[in-house]
Amino acid sequence: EPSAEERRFAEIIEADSRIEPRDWMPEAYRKTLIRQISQHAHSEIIGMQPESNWITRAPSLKRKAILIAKVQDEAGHGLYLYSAAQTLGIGREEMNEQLLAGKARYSSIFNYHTPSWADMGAIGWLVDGAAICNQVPLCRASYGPYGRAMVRICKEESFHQRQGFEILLELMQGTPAQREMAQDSVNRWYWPSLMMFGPPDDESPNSAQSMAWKIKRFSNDELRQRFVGMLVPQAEALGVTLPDPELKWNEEKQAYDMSEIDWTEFQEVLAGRGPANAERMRRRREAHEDGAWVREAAAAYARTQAERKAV
Ligand code: FAQ
Repeated sequence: EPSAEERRFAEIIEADSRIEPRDWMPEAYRKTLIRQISQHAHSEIIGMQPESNWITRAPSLKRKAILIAKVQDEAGHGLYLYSAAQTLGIGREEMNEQLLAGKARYSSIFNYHTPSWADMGAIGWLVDGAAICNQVPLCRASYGPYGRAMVRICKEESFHQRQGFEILLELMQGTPAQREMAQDSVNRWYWPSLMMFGPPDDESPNSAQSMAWKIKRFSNDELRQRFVGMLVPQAEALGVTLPDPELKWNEEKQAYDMSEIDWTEFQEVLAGRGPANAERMRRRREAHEDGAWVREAAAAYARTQAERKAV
């Protein structure tokens, strides 16, 4: 016999209404949300690194200003998401410790290097494109603070996606060397961007429960399919080739057929053995240590303010 609280929780989910921080919720629901939201926050923070690599070398003042703004947006997304996770009863320090200790995940995609300027285009087009595809349904996630954070984040992500598309478009209208650079970058980012959606449905241990709780609204494979469907006409407009010889519209399925994803690569990246995992973690630890004085100064300021108030 479910308790009154359990019934109330089930009714809210059933009615597609929202669970708020003060509502009762099952412990497993709270844990799943903390896991997903904190991983998402860490992804935004680690995700600043591949692009910050190009801030000092952006090809013009305009490109530099746009790139700085985009990377700052990512910091902001991380902060909204940490705040959303905090409403579930976990501290910011604890989440940060989990990340620095290598106990928390962040998206596989940020463990790849960015050797060319075109990578700024491919990240915007493919990585932010995948992020939007995955995150638009999360705007309706059953947990209020997460869904609301997603609304703001998705608005900014769509600007990010457009700016990436525009970088690639300009390169594709440039010299043969620029076109080659754009194509090479699409070749390198295409498969990793498909891996962002997570393992195939039959190997996704969290999906069924997260969908029953209306945190996730679509399965990993459904969103991956939707993403590929979005990319095909955009790739045509750009004049780039998507690096999958098997990619073909299947009239019967009303979906694209595609090659098998290299899940060994995905597992390797998740296990910490991707091209840039070690570098990303090293840089994050350094940045945390370099920021110690800011935390100390903020704490000292808060202390003196509190003392003054007390007087
Ligand atoms: N990388 O059972 P499932 C961005 C893990 S966008 C690493 O299917 P779930 C914007 C998964 O955690 C990127 N790990 O899991 C940006 C689980 O392990 P666990 C961030 C992955 O949670 C753009 C295990 O595999 N976006 O940052 C990945 O139901 C440009 C089994 O998987 C989000 O986090 C992966 N790709 O579904 C920023 C979106 N995939 O936790 C800067 C929110 C799976 O049991 C620059 N998250 N795993 O140890 C989600 O929608 C979901 O968590 C999924 C995974 C879909 C990622």
